[in-house]
Amino acid sequence: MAEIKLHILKPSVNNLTARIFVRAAGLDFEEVDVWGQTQSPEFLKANPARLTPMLEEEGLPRTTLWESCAIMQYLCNKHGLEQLYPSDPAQRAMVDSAMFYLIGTLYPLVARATYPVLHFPQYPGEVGWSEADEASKAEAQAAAEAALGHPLEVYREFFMDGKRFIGGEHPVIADIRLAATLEFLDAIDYALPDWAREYMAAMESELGDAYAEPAADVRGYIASVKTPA
Ligand SMILES: N[C@@H](CCC(=O)N[C@@H](CS)C(=O)NCC(=O)O)C(=O)O
Repeated sequence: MAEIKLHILKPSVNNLTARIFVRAAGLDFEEVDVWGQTQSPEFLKANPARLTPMLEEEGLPRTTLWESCAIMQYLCNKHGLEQLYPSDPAQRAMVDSAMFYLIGTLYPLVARATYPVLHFPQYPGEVGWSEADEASKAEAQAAAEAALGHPLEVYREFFMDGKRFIGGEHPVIADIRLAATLEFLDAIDYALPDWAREYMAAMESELGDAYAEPAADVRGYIASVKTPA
């Protein structure tokens, strides 16, 4: 039995992040596809947040851990994965900042812009979740899409700062989180700037199958929702 069990949903980029990571890090893992099971009593007992990816590992105080970035941070700390998560406090702070900025700022925009096309439920309080008419929902979706340009530019200008990756010559976990997230933008044929296209290609070339194999699940899902029935 593998040391690490990762409970996943294949079409999700939050899950894609952790799936790329365990492969890129060369960890001993197994994946459990929990599609349709996240509301089950067993899953809720293990994970009251009902969220994937979920790591299951004996060493954890409650055996389970969710939040893609926390999973990557924990496994890097545990296995001393210096290249993916540098221990120098200043270097690490930049990686953490890039990930928090993604979860708190970029991802909500990506979700509002893409979830309607992906047929994913939106969050309570969002226009897309409400009883608002279709025109208002489309307006909210368009506003989110229009707002994506600014945080993207922040990644280019501040976090990359002329480097190939946020991590410099090699990707760090913030790069895995960013590249996985940008995969969803294909659902809306978002016109990614050239630098971002080159960045995505560099990530895939650097990580090889560790990236391409799980990304194929997300890409396949996007292709399926874009294909007219
Ligand atoms: N911030 C979290 C987001 C996790 C999340 O929203 N997971 C969704 C899939 S994208 C989920 O598991 N939802 C439960 C379900 O769809 O049943 C992370 O990065 O892990």
